[in-house]
Amino acid sequence: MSALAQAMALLMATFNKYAGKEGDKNTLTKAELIELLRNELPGAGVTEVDEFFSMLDGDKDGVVDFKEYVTFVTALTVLCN
Ligand SMILES: [Ca+2]
Repeated sequence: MSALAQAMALLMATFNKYAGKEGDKNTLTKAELIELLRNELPGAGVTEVDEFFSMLDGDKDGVVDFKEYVTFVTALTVLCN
């Protein structure tokens, strides 16, 4: 598998790992998102969780779906590059 394909698979696996913890397995609740951040991106140092969550929740339905999550990771990747 190419590095890019691996990265895509990891992106999906990470989302599914946390989204499946409670409620709808296709969306991240605020609690799931916090856990994902703490475990997977500890260096991000997100302290304003509410603000961060509403930034990710583009359609304001109270949960972060896969598209919103990917949009965030892509934006973060662009910043890092
Ligand atoms: Ca949403």
